[in-house]
Amino acid sequence: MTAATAPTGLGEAHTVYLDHLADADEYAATDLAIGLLDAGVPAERVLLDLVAPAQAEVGERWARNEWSVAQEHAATHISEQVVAAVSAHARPDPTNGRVVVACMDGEWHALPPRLVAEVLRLRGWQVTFLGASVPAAHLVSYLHRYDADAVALACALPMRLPYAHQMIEACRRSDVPVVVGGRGFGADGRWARRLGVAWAPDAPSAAELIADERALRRVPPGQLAHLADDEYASLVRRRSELIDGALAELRERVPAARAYTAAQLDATVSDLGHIVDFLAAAVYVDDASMFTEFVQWLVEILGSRGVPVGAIALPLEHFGAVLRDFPRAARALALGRAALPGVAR
Ligand code: B12
Repeated sequence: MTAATAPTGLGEAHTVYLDHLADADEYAATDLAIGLLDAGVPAERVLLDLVAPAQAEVGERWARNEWSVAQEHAATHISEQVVAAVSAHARPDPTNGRVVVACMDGEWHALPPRLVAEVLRLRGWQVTFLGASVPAAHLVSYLHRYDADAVALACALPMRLPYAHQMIEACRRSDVPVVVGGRGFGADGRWARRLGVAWAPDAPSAAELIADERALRRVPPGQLAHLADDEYASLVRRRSELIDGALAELRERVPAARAYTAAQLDATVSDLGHIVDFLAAAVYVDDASMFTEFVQWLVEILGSRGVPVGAIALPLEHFGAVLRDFPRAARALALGRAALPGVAR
Protein backbone atom coordinates (compact mmCIF):
# COMPACT_ATOMS: atom_id res chain seq x y z
CA MET A 1 0.00 0.00 0.00
CA THR A 2 1.34 3.46 -0.81
CA ALA A 3 1.17 6.35 1.65
CA ALA A 4 -1.34 8.09 -0.63
CA THR A 5 -3.87 5.24 -0.36
CA ALA A 6 -3.29 4.37 3.31
CA PRO A 7 -6.48 4.82 5.34
CA THR A 8 -6.15 7.32 8.18
CA GLY A 9 -9.65 6.85 9.66
CA LEU A 10 -10.67 3.79 11.67
CA GLY A 11 -13.91 3.11 9.74
CA GLU A 12 -12.14 2.75 6.41
CA ALA A 13 -9.18 0.96 8.02
CA HIS A 14 -11.39 -1.81 9.40
CA THR A 15 -12.18 -3.29 5.98
CA VAL A 16 -8.61 -2.94 4.75
CA TYR A 17 -7.26 -4.54 7.96
CA LEU A 18 -9.59 -7.53 7.51
CA ASP A 19 -8.37 -7.89 3.93
CA HIS A 20 -4.79 -8.01 5.23
CA LEU A 21 -5.79 -10.69 7.73
CA ALA A 22 -7.51 -12.63 4.94
CA ASP A 23 -4.32 -12.40 2.85
CA ALA A 24 -2.20 -13.30 5.92
CA ASP A 25 -0.17 -10.15 5.15
CA GLU A 26 1.50 -9.39 8.47
CA TYR A 27 3.59 -6.46 7.22
CA ALA A 28 0.65 -4.71 5.55
CA ALA A 29 -1.49 -5.12 8.70
CA THR A 30 1.31 -3.75 10.90
CA ASP A 31 2.00 -0.84 8.53
CA LEU A 32 -1.69 0.01 8.55
CA ALA A 33 -1.83 0.12 12.36
CA ILE A 34 1.39 2.13 12.68
CA GLY A 35 0.15 4.47 9.90
CA LEU A 36 -2.94 5.20 11.99
CA LEU A 37 -0.75 6.00 15.02
CA ASP A 38 1.36 8.33 12.87
CA ALA A 39 -1.81 10.00 11.64
CA GLY A 40 -2.71 10.81 15.25
CA VAL A 41 -5.14 8.01 16.11
CA PRO A 42 -4.55 7.12 19.80
CA ALA A 43 -3.00 3.67 20.39
CA GLU A 44 -5.95 2.64 22.59
CA ARG A 45 -8.37 3.27 19.70
CA VAL A 46 -6.22 1.25 17.29
CA LEU A 47 -6.28 -1.70 19.72
CA LEU A 48 -9.96 -1.51 20.64
CA ASP A 49 -11.59 -0.18 17.46
CA LEU A 50 -9.42 -1.91 14.87
CA VAL A 51 -7.86 -5.11 16.24
CA ALA A 52 -10.66 -6.17 18.64
CA PRO A 53 -13.60 -5.91 16.19
CA ALA A 54 -11.50 -7.52 13.45
CA GLN A 55 -10.89 -10.50 15.74
CA ALA A 56 -14.62 -10.75 16.47
CA GLU A 57 -15.23 -10.83 12.70
CA VAL A 58 -12.56 -13.54 12.36
CA GLY A 59 -14.63 -15.57 14.86
CA GLU A 60 -17.82 -15.02 12.84
CA ARG A 61 -16.12 -16.16 9.63
CA TRP A 62 -14.84 -19.29 11.39
CA ALA A 63 -18.29 -19.94 12.87
CA ARG A 64 -19.91 -19.67 9.42
CA ASN A 65 -17.28 -22.12 8.12
CA GLU A 66 -16.04 -19.49 5.65
CA TRP A 67 -12.58 -19.54 7.22
CA SER A 68 -10.70 -22.65 8.23
CA VAL A 69 -8.99 -23.04 11.59
CA ALA A 70 -5.70 -22.39 9.75
CA GLN A 71 -6.98 -19.04 8.40
CA GLU A 72 -8.19 -18.08 11.88
CA HIS A 73 -4.79 -19.01 13.39
CA ALA A 74 -2.94 -16.96 10.74
CA ALA A 75 -5.19 -13.94 11.33
CA THR A 76 -4.86 -14.19 15.12
CA HIS A 77 -1.08 -14.47 14.88
CA ILE A 78 -1.02 -11.28 12.78
CA SER A 79 -3.27 -9.44 15.24
CA GLU A 80 -0.91 -10.49 18.04
CA GLN A 81 2.03 -9.06 16.07
CA VAL A 82 0.08 -5.85 15.46
CA VAL A 83 -0.68 -5.48 19.17
CA ALA A 84 3.03 -5.94 19.93
CA ALA A 85 4.00 -3.36 17.30
CA VAL A 86 1.47 -0.81 18.56
CA SER A 87 2.66 -1.26 22.17
CA ALA A 88 6.32 -1.00 21.19
CA HIS A 89 5.51 2.19 19.29
CA ALA A 90 3.63 3.77 22.19
CA ARG A 91 5.92 2.78 25.14
CA PRO A 92 4.13 4.74 27.87
CA ASP A 93 5.90 5.64 31.14
CA PRO A 94 4.48 3.77 34.14
CA THR A 95 2.98 6.12 36.73
CA ASN A 96 0.58 3.76 38.55
CA GLY A 97 0.85 0.53 40.53
CA ARG A 98 1.35 -3.08 39.44
CA VAL A 99 -1.26 -5.22 37.75
CA VAL A 100 -1.01 -8.84 36.68
CA VAL A 101 -3.18 -9.93 33.73
CA ALA A 102 -3.69 -13.64 33.11
CA CYS A 103 -5.92 -16.24 31.52
CA MET A 104 -7.72 -18.73 33.71
CA ASP A 105 -6.40 -22.27 33.84
CA GLY A 106 -7.40 -24.07 30.61
CA GLU A 107 -8.15 -20.82 28.79
CA TRP A 108 -6.27 -20.32 25.53
CA HIS A 109 -7.86 -17.05 24.38
CA ALA A 110 -4.88 -14.88 25.29
CA LEU A 111 -5.40 -12.05 22.81
CA PRO A 112 -8.47 -10.47 24.50
CA PRO A 113 -6.68 -10.03 27.87
CA ARG A 114 -3.54 -8.97 26.01
CA LEU A 115 -5.56 -6.03 24.66
CA VAL A 116 -6.68 -5.28 28.21
CA ALA A 117 -3.06 -5.47 29.41
CA GLU A 118 -1.90 -3.02 26.74
CA VAL A 119 -4.69 -0.55 27.49
CA LEU A 120 -3.76 -0.67 31.19
CA ARG A 121 -0.14 0.00 30.21
CA LEU A 122 -1.19 2.91 28.02
CA ARG A 123 -2.99 4.30 31.06
CA GLY A 124 0.17 4.19 33.16
CA TRP A 125 -0.06 0.83 34.96
CA GLN A 126 2.97 -1.46 35.30
CA VAL A 127 1.57 -4.59 33.78
CA THR A 128 2.80 -8.16 33.70
CA PHE A 129 0.96 -10.23 31.15
CA LEU A 130 1.13 -13.94 31.92
CA GLY A 131 -0.72 -15.13 28.80
CA ALA A 132 -2.77 -18.29 28.32
CA SER A 133 -3.79 -20.97 30.82
CA VAL A 134 -2.05 -20.09 34.08
CA PRO A 135 -2.37 -22.73 36.84
CA ALA A 136 -3.94 -21.24 40.00
CA ALA A 137 -1.09 -22.14 42.38
CA HIS A 138 1.52 -20.60 40.08
CA LEU A 139 -0.54 -17.45 39.65
CA VAL A 140 -0.91 -16.99 43.40
CA SER A 141 2.80 -17.42 44.11
CA TYR A 142 3.56 -14.98 41.29
CA LEU A 143 1.18 -12.38 42.74
CA HIS A 144 3.08 -12.52 46.03
CA ARG A 145 6.47 -12.23 44.39
CA TYR A 146 5.38 -9.39 42.14
CA ASP A 147 3.55 -7.57 44.95
CA ALA A 148 0.59 -6.90 42.65
CA ASP A 149 -2.00 -4.21 43.44
CA ALA A 150 -4.61 -6.05 41.40
CA VAL A 151 -5.08 -9.06 39.16
CA ALA A 152 -7.20 -9.13 36.00
CA LEU A 153 -8.40 -12.60 35.01
CA ALA A 154 -9.81 -13.54 31.62
CA CYS A 155 -12.31 -16.23 30.70
CA ALA A 156 -13.66 -16.50 27.15
CA LEU A 157 -15.60 -19.74 27.51
CA PRO A 158 -18.50 -20.03 29.97
CA MET A 159 -17.80 -23.76 30.37
CA ARG A 160 -14.56 -22.82 32.19
CA LEU A 161 -16.39 -20.81 34.89
CA PRO A 162 -16.14 -23.42 37.67
CA TYR A 163 -12.33 -23.37 37.26
CA ALA A 164 -12.41 -19.60 37.00
CA HIS A 165 -14.16 -19.49 40.35
CA GLN A 166 -11.45 -21.60 41.98
CA MET A 167 -8.82 -19.19 40.65
CA ILE A 168 -10.71 -16.12 41.78
CA GLU A 169 -10.98 -17.59 45.28
CA ALA A 170 -7.28 -18.48 45.32
CA CYS A 171 -6.36 -14.87 44.42
CA ARG A 172 -8.76 -13.54 47.03
CA ARG A 173 -7.19 -15.68 49.73
CA SER A 174 -3.93 -13.91 48.99
CA ASP A 175 -5.80 -10.61 49.44
CA VAL A 176 -5.15 -9.30 45.93
CA PRO A 177 -8.22 -7.57 44.48
CA VAL A 178 -9.58 -9.29 41.38
CA VAL A 179 -11.33 -7.98 38.28
CA VAL A 180 -12.55 -10.41 35.66
CA GLY A 181 -13.66 -10.06 32.06
CA GLY A 182 -14.21 -11.82 28.78
CA ARG A 183 -17.14 -13.40 26.99
CA GLY A 184 -17.18 -16.32 29.45
CA PHE A 185 -18.89 -14.20 32.12
CA GLY A 186 -21.87 -13.43 29.83
CA ALA A 187 -22.36 -10.32 27.69
CA ASP A 188 -23.77 -8.46 30.72
CA GLY A 189 -21.40 -10.01 33.29
CA ARG A 190 -24.23 -11.87 35.01
CA TRP A 191 -22.14 -14.93 35.79
CA ALA A 192 -19.43 -12.77 37.41
CA ARG A 193 -22.13 -11.39 39.73
CA ARG A 194 -23.21 -14.96 40.47
CA LEU A 195 -19.61 -15.78 41.47
CA GLY A 196 -19.36 -12.54 43.48
CA VAL A 197 -16.45 -10.91 41.65
CA ALA A 198 -15.90 -7.49 40.07
CA TRP A 199 -16.44 -7.58 36.30
CA ALA A 200 -15.53 -5.17 33.52
CA PRO A 201 -17.15 -5.27 30.07
CA ASP A 202 -14.08 -3.88 28.32
CA ALA A 203 -10.54 -2.65 28.81
CA PRO A 204 -11.36 1.02 29.63
CA SER A 205 -13.88 -0.03 32.31
CA ALA A 206 -11.30 -2.45 33.72
CA ALA A 207 -8.80 0.42 33.95
CA GLU A 208 -11.33 2.58 35.81
CA LEU A 209 -12.18 -0.21 38.25
CA ILE A 210 -8.55 -1.02 38.98
CA ALA A 211 -7.92 2.67 39.71
CA ASP A 212 -10.62 2.51 42.42
CA GLU A 213 -9.54 -0.22 44.86
CA ARG A 214 -12.55 0.31 47.11
CA ALA A 215 -14.94 -0.30 44.21
CA LEU A 216 -12.95 -3.37 43.29
CA ARG A 217 -13.31 -4.81 46.77
CA ARG A 218 -16.92 -3.65 47.29
CA VAL A 219 -18.65 -6.49 45.46
CA PRO A 220 -21.83 -8.22 46.66
CA PRO A 221 -21.14 -11.81 47.72
CA GLY A 222 -21.69 -14.63 45.23
CA GLN A 223 -24.95 -16.61 45.09
CA LEU A 224 -23.83 -20.20 45.06
CA ALA A 225 -25.80 -21.77 47.91
CA HIS A 226 -27.28 -24.23 45.39
CA LEU A 227 -23.89 -25.97 45.10
CA ALA A 228 -24.67 -27.69 48.39
CA ASP A 229 -26.98 -30.10 46.50
CA ASP A 230 -23.90 -31.79 44.96
CA GLU A 231 -25.44 -31.86 41.48
CA TYR A 232 -22.46 -30.12 39.90
CA ALA A 233 -19.92 -32.38 41.62
CA SER A 234 -21.83 -35.52 40.55
CA LEU A 235 -21.95 -34.32 36.94
CA VAL A 236 -18.19 -33.77 36.93
CA ARG A 237 -17.62 -37.24 38.43
CA ARG A 238 -19.79 -38.81 35.74
CA ARG A 239 -18.31 -36.87 32.80
CA SER A 240 -16.60 -39.84 31.05
CA GLU A 241 -19.52 -42.17 31.64
CA LEU A 242 -21.92 -39.57 30.15
CA ILE A 243 -19.79 -39.09 27.05
CA ASP A 244 -19.30 -42.85 26.55
CA GLY A 245 -23.03 -43.51 26.99
CA ALA A 246 -24.04 -40.83 24.49
CA LEU A 247 -21.49 -42.12 21.97
CA ALA A 248 -22.74 -45.70 22.35
CA GLU A 249 -26.34 -44.58 21.79
CA LEU A 250 -25.35 -42.52 18.77
CA ARG A 251 -23.65 -45.57 17.23
CA GLU A 252 -26.67 -47.74 17.97
CA ARG A 253 -29.22 -45.35 16.49
CA VAL A 254 -27.26 -43.75 13.64
CA PRO A 255 -25.64 -46.43 11.45
CA ALA A 256 -23.34 -43.86 9.77
CA ALA A 257 -21.77 -43.15 13.16
CA ARG A 258 -20.43 -46.71 13.27
CA ALA A 259 -18.28 -45.95 10.22
CA TYR A 260 -16.81 -42.71 11.59
CA THR A 261 -13.14 -42.11 10.80
CA ALA A 262 -10.78 -41.54 13.74
CA ALA A 263 -10.99 -37.78 13.11
CA GLN A 264 -14.82 -37.81 13.06
CA LEU A 265 -14.83 -39.86 16.24
CA ASP A 266 -12.46 -37.37 17.92
CA ALA A 267 -14.63 -34.43 16.87
CA THR A 268 -17.77 -36.18 18.16
CA VAL A 269 -16.19 -36.99 21.53
CA SER A 270 -15.00 -33.38 21.78
CA ASP A 271 -18.51 -32.04 20.97
CA LEU A 272 -20.07 -34.40 23.54
CA GLY A 273 -17.50 -33.20 26.07
CA HIS A 274 -18.45 -29.59 25.35
CA ILE A 275 -22.13 -30.41 25.88
CA VAL A 276 -21.40 -32.01 29.28
CA ASP A 277 -19.03 -29.20 30.30
CA PHE A 278 -21.51 -26.45 29.37
CA LEU A 279 -24.26 -28.34 31.18
CA ALA A 280 -22.09 -28.66 34.29
CA ALA A 281 -21.13 -24.95 34.14
CA ALA A 282 -24.81 -23.97 33.77
CA VAL A 283 -25.59 -26.08 36.86
CA TYR A 284 -22.65 -24.46 38.68
CA VAL A 285 -24.02 -20.93 38.17
CA ASP A 286 -27.61 -22.23 38.31
CA ASP A 287 -28.59 -20.54 35.06
CA ALA A 288 -30.13 -22.71 32.33
CA SER A 289 -29.81 -19.81 29.85
CA MET A 290 -26.08 -20.55 29.66
CA PHE A 291 -26.90 -23.98 28.30
CA THR A 292 -29.62 -22.83 25.87
CA GLU A 293 -27.30 -20.12 24.47
CA PHE A 294 -24.67 -22.81 23.99
CA VAL A 295 -27.13 -25.13 22.21
CA GLN A 296 -28.14 -22.30 19.84
CA TRP A 297 -24.46 -21.62 19.13
CA LEU A 298 -23.76 -25.34 18.53
CA VAL A 299 -26.70 -25.57 16.10
CA GLU A 300 -25.16 -22.73 14.06
CA ILE A 301 -21.62 -24.10 14.16
CA LEU A 302 -22.56 -27.67 13.22
CA GLY A 303 -25.26 -26.48 10.78
CA SER A 304 -22.72 -24.45 8.79
CA ARG A 305 -20.62 -27.64 8.58
CA GLY A 306 -23.51 -29.73 7.25
CA VAL A 307 -24.16 -31.63 10.51
CA PRO A 308 -27.92 -32.22 11.02
CA VAL A 309 -29.73 -31.00 14.16
CA GLY A 310 -30.42 -34.65 15.04
CA ALA A 311 -26.74 -35.02 15.98
CA ILE A 312 -27.39 -32.56 18.83
CA ALA A 313 -30.95 -33.66 19.65
CA LEU A 314 -29.86 -37.25 20.26
CA PRO A 315 -27.26 -36.62 22.98
CA LEU A 316 -29.54 -34.04 24.62
CA GLU A 317 -32.27 -36.70 24.79
CA HIS A 318 -29.79 -39.27 26.09
CA PHE A 319 -28.47 -36.97 28.82
CA GLY A 320 -32.07 -35.96 29.69
CA ALA A 321 -32.97 -39.62 30.28
CA VAL A 322 -29.79 -40.49 32.22
CA LEU A 323 -29.93 -37.33 34.34
CA ARG A 324 -33.64 -37.32 35.13
CA ASP A 325 -32.86 -37.34 38.88
CA PHE A 326 -30.71 -34.20 38.52
CA PRO A 327 -33.39 -31.47 38.61
CA ARG A 328 -31.30 -28.52 37.51
CA ALA A 329 -29.45 -30.42 34.77
CA ALA A 330 -32.73 -31.98 33.57
CA ARG A 331 -34.35 -28.53 33.33
CA ALA A 332 -31.42 -27.09 31.37
CA LEU A 333 -31.51 -30.10 29.02
CA ALA A 334 -35.27 -29.73 28.47
CA LEU A 335 -34.83 -26.02 27.66
CA GLY A 336 -31.88 -26.89 25.42
CA ARG A 337 -34.00 -29.40 23.50
CA ALA A 338 -36.78 -26.81 23.15
CA ALA A 339 -34.25 -24.38 21.68
CA LEU A 340 -33.43 -26.74 18.80
CA PRO A 341 -34.93 -25.67 15.47
CA GLY A 342 -37.92 -27.75 14.44
CA VAL A 343 -38.67 -28.91 18.00
CA ALA A 344 -42.32 -28.26 18.98
CA ARG A 345 -42.57 -26.09 22.11
C1 B12 B 1 -8.71 -16.34 18.17
C2 B12 B 1 -9.70 -17.28 18.80
C3 B12 B 1 -9.22 -18.50 19.30
C4 B12 B 1 -7.73 -18.80 19.42
C5 B12 B 1 -7.16 -17.96 20.59
C6 B12 B 1 -5.69 -17.56 20.37
C7 B12 B 1 -5.30 -16.35 21.15
N1 B12 B 1 -4.03 -16.13 21.17
O1 B12 B 1 -6.10 -15.61 21.72
C8 B12 B 1 -7.72 -20.35 19.69
C9 B12 B 1 -7.45 -21.08 18.39
C10 B12 B 1 -6.74 -20.85 20.75
C11 B12 B 1 -9.19 -20.60 20.06
C12 B12 B 1 -9.60 -21.79 20.62
C13 B12 B 1 -10.93 -22.08 20.88
N2 B12 B 1 -12.00 -21.30 20.62
CO1 B12 B 1 -11.88 -19.44 20.06
N3 B12 B 1 -11.97 -17.74 19.32
C14 B12 B 1 -11.07 -16.94 18.87
C15 B12 B 1 -11.73 -15.64 18.33
C16 B12 B 1 -11.87 -15.77 16.80
C17 B12 B 1 -11.05 -14.33 18.61
C18 B12 B 1 -10.72 -14.03 20.10
C19 B12 B 1 -10.40 -12.56 20.20
O2 B12 B 1 -9.26 -12.16 20.13
N4 B12 B 1 -11.45 -11.71 20.33
C20 B12 B 1 -11.35 -10.27 20.35
C21 B12 B 1 -11.62 -9.73 21.75
C22 B12 B 1 -11.12 -8.34 21.85
O3 B12 B 1 -12.99 -9.74 21.97
P1 B12 B 1 -13.66 -9.90 23.41
O4 B12 B 1 -13.49 -11.25 23.92
O5 B12 B 1 -15.04 -9.43 23.24
O6 B12 B 1 -12.83 -8.90 24.40
C23 B12 B 1 -13.30 -7.67 24.91
C24 B12 B 1 -14.15 -7.88 26.16
O7 B12 B 1 -14.75 -9.15 26.24
C25 B12 B 1 -13.23 -7.60 27.29
N5 B12 B 1 -12.38 -8.66 27.81
C26 B12 B 1 -11.91 -9.78 27.20
N6 B12 B 1 -11.10 -10.44 28.00
C27 B12 B 1 -11.02 -9.74 29.16
C28 B12 B 1 -10.30 -9.98 30.32
C29 B12 B 1 -10.39 -9.06 31.39
C30 B12 B 1 -9.61 -9.30 32.63
C31 B12 B 1 -11.24 -7.92 31.28
C32 B12 B 1 -11.37 -6.99 32.40
C33 B12 B 1 -11.96 -7.69 30.09
C34 B12 B 1 -11.84 -8.59 29.06
O8 B12 B 1 -12.36 -6.62 26.78
C35 B12 B 1 -12.05 -6.92 25.41
C36 B12 B 1 -11.67 -5.66 24.69
O9 B12 B 1 -12.56 -4.59 24.99
C37 B12 B 1 -13.10 -15.71 19.08
C38 B12 B 1 -14.21 -14.89 18.44
C39 B12 B 1 -14.62 -13.67 19.28
N7 B12 B 1 -15.78 -13.10 18.98
O10 B12 B 1 -13.95 -13.24 20.20
C40 B12 B 1 -13.33 -17.22 19.14
C41 B12 B 1 -14.25 -17.82 20.19
C42 B12 B 1 -14.12 -17.09 21.52
N8 B12 B 1 -13.74 -19.20 20.31
C43 B12 B 1 -14.66 -20.08 20.43
C44 B12 B 1 -14.43 -21.49 20.61
C45 B12 B 1 -15.64 -22.38 20.62
C46 B12 B 1 -13.15 -22.03 20.75
C47 B12 B 1 -12.79 -23.50 20.99
C48 B12 B 1 -13.69 -24.25 21.98
C49 B12 B 1 -12.79 -24.17 19.60
C50 B12 B 1 -12.50 -25.65 19.63
N9 B12 B 1 -13.49 -26.44 19.28
O11 B12 B 1 -11.43 -26.05 19.97
C51 B12 B 1 -11.33 -23.40 21.49
C52 B12 B 1 -11.22 -23.35 23.04
C53 B12 B 1 -9.81 -23.18 23.53
C54 B12 B 1 -9.72 -22.94 25.02
N10 B12 B 1 -9.82 -23.97 25.85
O12 B12 B 1 -9.55 -21.82 25.46
C55 B12 B 1 -16.04 -19.48 20.41
C56 B12 B 1 -16.70 -19.47 21.80
C57 B12 B 1 -18.20 -19.70 21.69
C58 B12 B 1 -18.87 -20.08 22.98
N11 B12 B 1 -20.06 -20.62 22.84
O13 B12 B 1 -18.39 -19.90 24.04
C59 B12 B 1 -15.76 -18.07 19.75
C60 B12 B 1 -16.71 -16.94 20.22
C61 B12 B 1 -15.87 -18.25 18.21
C62 B12 B 1 -17.29 -18.31 17.69
N12 B12 B 1 -17.76 -17.28 16.99
O14 B12 B 1 -17.98 -19.26 17.90
N13 B12 B 1 -9.98 -19.52 19.75
